[in-house]
Amino acid sequence: MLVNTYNFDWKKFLQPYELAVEGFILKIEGIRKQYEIRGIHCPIEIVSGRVKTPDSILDKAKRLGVEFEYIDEKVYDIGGIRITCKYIEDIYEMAELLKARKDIILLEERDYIKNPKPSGYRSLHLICRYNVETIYGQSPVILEFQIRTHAMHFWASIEHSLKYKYQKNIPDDIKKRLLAASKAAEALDNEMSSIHEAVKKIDPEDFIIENRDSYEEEISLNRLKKW
Ligand code: 0O2
Repeated sequence: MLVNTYNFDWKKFLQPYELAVEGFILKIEGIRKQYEIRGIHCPIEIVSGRVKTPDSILDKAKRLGVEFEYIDEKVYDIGGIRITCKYIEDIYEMAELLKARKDIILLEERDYIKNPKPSGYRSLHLICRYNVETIYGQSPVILEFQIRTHAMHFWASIEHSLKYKYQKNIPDDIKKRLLAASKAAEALDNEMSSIHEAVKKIDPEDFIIENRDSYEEEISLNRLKKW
């Protein structure tokens, strides 16, 4: 429970979230590396993260009707980690890898792939508790892992920017078209999974054929990217 003082120290409050998010980006990159050196298909394409700003935390708390004292317990996505995958089956493989970890405890799973939101939003959310090691001992934080395909991400990022553009009041005709676009993204994801299945019948080990020199290091801003 937080103490609501006039000059609440946001920097101190948010630092464990920053440590947790940065730490998980590294941990997930480490998982990717393990697949890469074994030359097998990796469920992770891109990993990124962000910590919400104080204004955005307060906005969300207001929207959810959460008292200031409970924002650390009830606003689940102050610290967010996003994993983008190629195929829907990769999302569930990634979720199993996270659920099997001993450093996080799963609090809630929200499957917006099996049950998309009315807007058309699709993604798998895992809400987890994680203990950050600080100089004062362990500090528990809640993290939200958003796992999605490229198609889900493409849709969500455009819909998100339209929400800002229209100050959360997207016109009805645009909403309808976004819903139709979400269904098109779902059809694309399903077709890509079906192609993946067909290829796996020929190559059950799902080996990756590297199209670049294995000593070539990819330099990409994705590795440092924030949402
Ligand atoms: P931001 O700016 O991305 O951080 P709710 O169902 O909304 O009452 P809650 O607690 O918001 O409950 O959780 P939920 O729905 O599981 O979603 C948390 C986050 O998922 C959102 O955070 C978004 O990042 C993403 N999300 C959920 N629904 C949608 C949607 O319809 N469109 C898009 N583009 N993203 C969505 P924030 O804080 O809302 O936004």
